[in-house]
Amino acid sequence: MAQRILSGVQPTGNLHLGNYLGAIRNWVETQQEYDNFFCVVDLHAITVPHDPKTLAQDTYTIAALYLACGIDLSYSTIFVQSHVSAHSELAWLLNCITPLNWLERMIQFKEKAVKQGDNVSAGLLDYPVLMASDILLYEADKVPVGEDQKQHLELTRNIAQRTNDQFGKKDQPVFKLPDPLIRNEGARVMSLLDGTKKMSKSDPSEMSRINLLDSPDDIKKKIKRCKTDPVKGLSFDDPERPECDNLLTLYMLLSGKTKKAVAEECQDMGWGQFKPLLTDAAVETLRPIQEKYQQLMTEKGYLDSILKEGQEKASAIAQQTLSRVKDALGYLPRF
Ligand code: AQP
Repeated sequence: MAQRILSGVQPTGNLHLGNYLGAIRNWVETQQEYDNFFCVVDLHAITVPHDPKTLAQDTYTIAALYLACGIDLSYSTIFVQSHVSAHSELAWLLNCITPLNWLERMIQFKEKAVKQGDNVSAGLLDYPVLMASDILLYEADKVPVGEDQKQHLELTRNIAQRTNDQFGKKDQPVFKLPDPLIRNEGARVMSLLDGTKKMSKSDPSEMSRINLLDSPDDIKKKIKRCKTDPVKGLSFDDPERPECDNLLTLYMLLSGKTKKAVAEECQDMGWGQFKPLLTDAAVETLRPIQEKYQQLMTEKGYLDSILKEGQEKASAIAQQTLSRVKDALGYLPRF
């Protein structure tokens, strides 16, 4: 039987090239080898302040983008996290098993908490426990994510192991331990304004990222104004030139060329010559995705039917795992 994959994206703001190259594109490339579950993680989306007027629409957007990027329903199931109540329920059970200090150590919590000051929610601290629930409910073998989620994956394994140690039987663990699937290239796409900071939806500057739905004009403008350096000749892997490495990597991934081919092509180039090449590669990669997306967004009935089917398939698996966990924890079975 094929190994199972689970991953997700939050319906918060517009997806950018980091989300695409670090996650979704990799899902598409390997989907034929696995039994895939991709969710729109709308419960995670409210761990930071959110707008109730846009949440449902943003959920459609992510589901449509999954399909537009090439997720194929013959290999993959797409569903909405909040439509499968087992996610919230397992998160509660795991909350009571997870030591608080494991969560306080999480880098994402520390970084996002600083931005919110006194308003930081308990949900933000709890984000990785909910993520562990997402993964463990489906007994995922592999979790394809960007580098920024590596620490949360390690935590998921620790929570699973602790549950197994406390409540599993020797030959009957409660949970299967998942492995991260993190690609070398594209795992950490950096900001266009600072090559040492990851490209991120929550960066206040729109100029820091290329969104999947940006117009060709916007893409051109953003690349024209992105941070570079005064050195002539472009090269990968120079720690003194993080922006150069990031932009060459983007060009490599978007053009489909090899690293060697890009290194040779760009070794004598200046930025003025390189930027139009990168712009064209980005525009041409995103054009078919945008066209498919626009068409799908006019077909809400079709999207609803996909999400309903996904909900049913995901719920059946999730409920089974949840029952097994509750049984291991000693709960009186439901009537
Ligand atoms: N810059 C990135 N490079 C590579 N992969 C990335 N991912 C996110 N940013 C990069 C990967 O995208 C997937 C979905 O992530 P998410 O929906 O949880 O979004 P996020 O991590 O909240 O996205 P941002 O832009 O990073 O948002 P903020 O600003 O809120 O932190 C994940 O697999 C993630 O690894």
